Amino acid sequence: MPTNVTAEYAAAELKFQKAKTVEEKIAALKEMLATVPKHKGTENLVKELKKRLARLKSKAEKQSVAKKHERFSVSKTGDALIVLTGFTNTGKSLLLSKLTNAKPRIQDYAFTTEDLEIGIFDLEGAKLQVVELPALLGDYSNRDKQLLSVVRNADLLLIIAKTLQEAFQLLQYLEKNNFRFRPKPEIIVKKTGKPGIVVSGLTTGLNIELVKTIASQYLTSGEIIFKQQINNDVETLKTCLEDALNNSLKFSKAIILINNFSQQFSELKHLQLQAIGKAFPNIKVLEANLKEISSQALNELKQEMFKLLNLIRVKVKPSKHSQEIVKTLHKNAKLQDLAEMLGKVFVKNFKFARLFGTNTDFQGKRISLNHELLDGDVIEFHLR
Ligand SMILES: Nc1nc2c(ncn2[C@@H]2O[C@H](COP(=O)(O)OP(=O)(O)OP(=O)(O)O)[C@@H](O)[C@H]2O)c(=O)[nH]1
Ligand SMILES: [Mg+2]
Repeated sequence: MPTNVTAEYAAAELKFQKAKTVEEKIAALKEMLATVPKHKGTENLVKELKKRLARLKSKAEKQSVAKKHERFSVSKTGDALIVLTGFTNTGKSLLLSKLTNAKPRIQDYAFTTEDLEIGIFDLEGAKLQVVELPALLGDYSNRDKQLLSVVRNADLLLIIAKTLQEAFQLLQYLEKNNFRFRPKPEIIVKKTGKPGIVVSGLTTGLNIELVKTIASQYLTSGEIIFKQQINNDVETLKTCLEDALNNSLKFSKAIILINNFSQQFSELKHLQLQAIGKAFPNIKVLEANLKEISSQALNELKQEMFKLLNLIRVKVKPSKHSQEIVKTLHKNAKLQDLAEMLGKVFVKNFKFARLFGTNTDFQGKRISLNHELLDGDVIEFHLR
């Protein structure tokens, strides 16, 4: 401490030394600046304090930006993440409370949900996490961008709208924000290390020059391999190539649920359904009155979501006399994947496994690690 300062300054400096957060440090520094005697002998000290304050303020600013981004981040738990999204007052919180253990606020005013609301439900052993996002504004704002970055992490979107028209509007907004609701085409790009674009694979009937011209919007060199036959009409080709080559696109699966409580879903229904079906053929559109939804309809919705997630549930007996546990895996998973999930020893000491359940011609059939698992399988491991 310089000898020519006041007791107030000394006290402020002590506060600064004890401060733990950036905010506390900033407050203490401001106090130091206010109490430091202003004369020639302290000029350098004042300069130094101002510099420190500026540095801390910029640090605080960065932290708050990071926090804002963090505000809407989800830590995934469970076997899959379903994101519940839509415009305001559509019944998202109501549905979340019916689907899961979450207890969000449900109110008739707009933007009741200000933060993420997180719930989880169990479907015959699979644990599915459902997150309700604060409502989208549909205005390309930063807030929407942050929300949409959570939507990008979802394994499945559950979009709630009050009318088909609103659903259509939301889907178009999501498309403008780089979401696509169709499978990504099987066209891959390999680096060649040489200039120029090469086209190979299933190219029968394709106008290769056109492919190269379209592709040159996205890359300057590389080999484009068509693993799938693509129709040669210009629009289809353009869309497929954009889907394959534009890395900022996100391919999502979605269910639209029209919450028909406002009864606005009437004469235009047929035409609108056709329009959505044409523009978004891969999206399933369901209708419900959420306040009165039956447990059977809720269960059907859960089953539908599970189906779209491409998951399977397998009951496992780690050994002949142990209790069954349920494991959730991706469709087409092999017994090897299950063994790895259970622990190294299940792969290293694997002797054989027995298959029970409805997917086998006889109960207790021996299977190897190469066996492809199906939903509902019951597996009993036998280790060395
Ligand atoms: N009668 C009726 N009211 C409903 C239905 N679904 C939602 N509501 C009401 O609509 C209002 C909004 O419901 P919420 O579940 O809070 O809607 P939200 O989409 O979560 O809205 P925000 O979080 O505010 O954006 C509440 O007053 C609900 O009780 C329904 O199917 N029938
Ligand atoms: Mg809500």
